[in-house]
Amino acid sequence: MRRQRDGVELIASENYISPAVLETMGTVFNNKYAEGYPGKRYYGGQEFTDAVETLAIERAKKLFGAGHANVQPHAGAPANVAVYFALLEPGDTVMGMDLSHGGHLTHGHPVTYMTKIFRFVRYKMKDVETGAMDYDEMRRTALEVKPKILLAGFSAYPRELDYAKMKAIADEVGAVTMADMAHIAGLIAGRQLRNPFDDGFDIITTTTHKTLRGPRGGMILTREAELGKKIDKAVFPGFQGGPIMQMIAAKAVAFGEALKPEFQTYAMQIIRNSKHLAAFFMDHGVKLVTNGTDNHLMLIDAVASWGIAGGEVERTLDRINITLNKNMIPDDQRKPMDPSGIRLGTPAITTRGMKEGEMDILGNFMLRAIEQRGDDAALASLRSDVTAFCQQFPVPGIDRHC
Ligand code: DSN
Repeated sequence: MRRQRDGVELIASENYISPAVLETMGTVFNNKYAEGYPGKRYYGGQEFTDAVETLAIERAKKLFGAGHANVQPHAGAPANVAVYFALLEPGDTVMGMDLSHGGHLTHGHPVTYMTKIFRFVRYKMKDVETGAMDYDEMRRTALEVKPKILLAGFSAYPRELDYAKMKAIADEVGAVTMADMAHIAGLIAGRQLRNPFDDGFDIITTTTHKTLRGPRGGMILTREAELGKKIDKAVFPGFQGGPIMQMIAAKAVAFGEALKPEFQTYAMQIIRNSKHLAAFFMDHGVKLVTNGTDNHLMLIDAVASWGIAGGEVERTLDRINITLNKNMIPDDQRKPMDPSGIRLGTPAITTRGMKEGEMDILGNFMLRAIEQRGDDAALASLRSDVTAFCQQFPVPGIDRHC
């Protein structure tokens, strides 16, 4: 608790949940087995589990305009795997974004077991200076490899994808469209980024604990209710066992919070803060991949900016209580555990109430630390300043008054 309160959390996929969500995660729903779905369970005694799961489902559908919601995936990776199992036969092809261009391990990275079962073809940005995608090239590849799933989504891409163009390509080759919006779910729920369902996407997968600010977990949504039946079968009994009911209850609470108008204000401020911090860095000569951001995160080329690897920046900032992660940059020549970049984002600090003015202060702390990284006394002094700065911004669930 002290670490979270006295430090600045800039990991783009992390957040602080509300006291209500936190409290719900620790309830006696933990004690109940509930294999199956509301009204169709294998064990008795489900009057309350049915009520909370139905509430979570209905709120999720409303939040994202979905025809069907499965709230049982334990996390984002199993949500993606369940979709593959629901729609593919062994050997079928999925097209997804390359990891070093912002995609995700579960979108077909060779280290994952899914690549032993299915064939993954990866696409990349056309222009890393702007983040523009090459949709003509994507179409040519799709016509050639005939994917069963065309997958949009990312964990380190600072721009928006053109879902309508991807849907048109998928329709031409008869592919199902799937968006993994784990990172941006809260920005879509908060009406700040485009909802892939509005462009006709078939499936959305997401985690619930990033910008959506809920408990650690996953979810699968479909636009048409009919497709949801296949998804449900794949999640249970196809892949998972008993649902984690206290987390599903906490998802219901978080979705209720995200349906409130103030969540839209929160989502708007995340992006304002992100754009402001990105502009601050660029004004100070820092090299951002795609030269800016449209969402909650930015990717910095540390080698180009400061002549040091991402890991050294991560370790330096850890010493002044600022946390972010080293990250690959597009077509990185370095290794994943020692990449050239860093990734940072504004969801958690925005939850603490920080705004554009605080972004300048944070940016200055970071640049000073990197510049003075060999000076222990300077870093110790900066660490005290960062702690004093942070303590002005209460953390939900830790500080009593929020
Ligand atoms: N670990 C998550 C992230 O930070 O993006 C997704 O895998």
